[in-house]
Amino acid sequence: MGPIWPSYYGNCHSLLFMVDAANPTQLSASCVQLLGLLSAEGLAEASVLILFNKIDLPCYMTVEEMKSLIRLPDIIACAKQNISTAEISAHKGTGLAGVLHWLQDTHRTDS
Ligand SMILES: Nc1nc2c(ncn2[C@@H]2O[C@H](COP(=O)(O)OP(=O)(O)O)[C@@H](O)[C@H]2O)c(=O)[nH]1
Ligand SMILES: [Mg+2]
Repeated sequence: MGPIWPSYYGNCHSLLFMVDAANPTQLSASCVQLLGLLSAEGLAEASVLILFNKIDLPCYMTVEEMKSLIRLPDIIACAKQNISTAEISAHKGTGLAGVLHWLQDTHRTDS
């Protein structure tokens, strides 16, 4: 889907980027996609929430290890955007209330 994302950048105020936390083999590809989004001119003003999904599943790597592996603290420090992260399970509903709060807060400061 990555190649068609730019057609959605116009008027995009918030960006939710989901990482599959149960499958670290996809992590480097996710990181490349994320860096592409963060450097896109059309998304310079967007607020970004990076979701680590599927935390209900067992994994040989912790979310902290995954963040460290892609140097997420450095990415956040260098990005133009305001970036938050959350750990969720879309399956169990874990963390979803926090995502809704983030959306509310983001749109409150927008208007
Ligand atoms: N256990 C679990 N399964 C999930 C979660 N979110 C999505 N899924 C399941 O993951 C499957 C979709 O695969 P996914 O890797 O998310 O999508 P894709 O990579 O775009 O194919 C579906 O069967 C969903 O029900 C979650 O938080 N926990
Ligand atoms: Mg998948």
